[in-house]
Amino acid sequence: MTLNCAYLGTVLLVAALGSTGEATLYLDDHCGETIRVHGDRMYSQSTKNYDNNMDCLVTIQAPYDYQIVTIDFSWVDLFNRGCYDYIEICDTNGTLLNTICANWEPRDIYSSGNFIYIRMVTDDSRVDRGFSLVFTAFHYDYDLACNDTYEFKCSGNDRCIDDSLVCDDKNNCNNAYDEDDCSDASTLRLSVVSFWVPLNALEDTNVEKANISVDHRPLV
Ligand SMILES: [Ca+2]
Ligand SMILES: [Ca+2]
Repeated sequence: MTLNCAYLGTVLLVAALGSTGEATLYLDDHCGETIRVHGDRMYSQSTKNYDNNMDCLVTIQAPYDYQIVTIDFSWVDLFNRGCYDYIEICDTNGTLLNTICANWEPRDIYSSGNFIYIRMVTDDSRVDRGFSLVFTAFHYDYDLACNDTYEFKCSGNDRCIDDSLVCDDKNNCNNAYDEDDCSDASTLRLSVVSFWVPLNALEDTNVEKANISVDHRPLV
């Protein structure tokens, strides 16, 4: 059994840096690419079942090099025959963290650095639903204090996650603290909102333009 994801040495040469901005993220839309976002949910594919003869590697990069990446599988459905269809999770340094086959018990997976790799391989027959997971870039408050201007501190485990991950219907704190009280009237949940006032509307003022940002952190 190999302990190293040796293929990374060649695949990384063709990897491209980017962020998706997509409503729904599918692994097989990004084979060979690097996805650099604070966190998101990812499905293996948009169709009901994954394809035969897949070999798809996607790199997840945390936006900052002091962050690590965690992967939390919601469900995994791979065709239950040996390990002919499988998912490999590789660490920043190329070490194999997990090989996931049918009947794998989901558990949290953590990178040691700011990259983690997800590779899905399937054989030439029999398919199933694939997977759904949530990945999150974060750092611990006790290593580097959470930045109050753009980060949210998860209660109970000292994770610092990006503000954009609060109340987005994905559990990024691992204990769902970022999704608590999101329907509460006392919680202000806005994305960063900007108000731009046309210059011709400001001729009688000393203000050239107004750009007002609203912090969307929950009110406590
Ligand atoms: Ca198969
Ligand atoms: Ca969230």
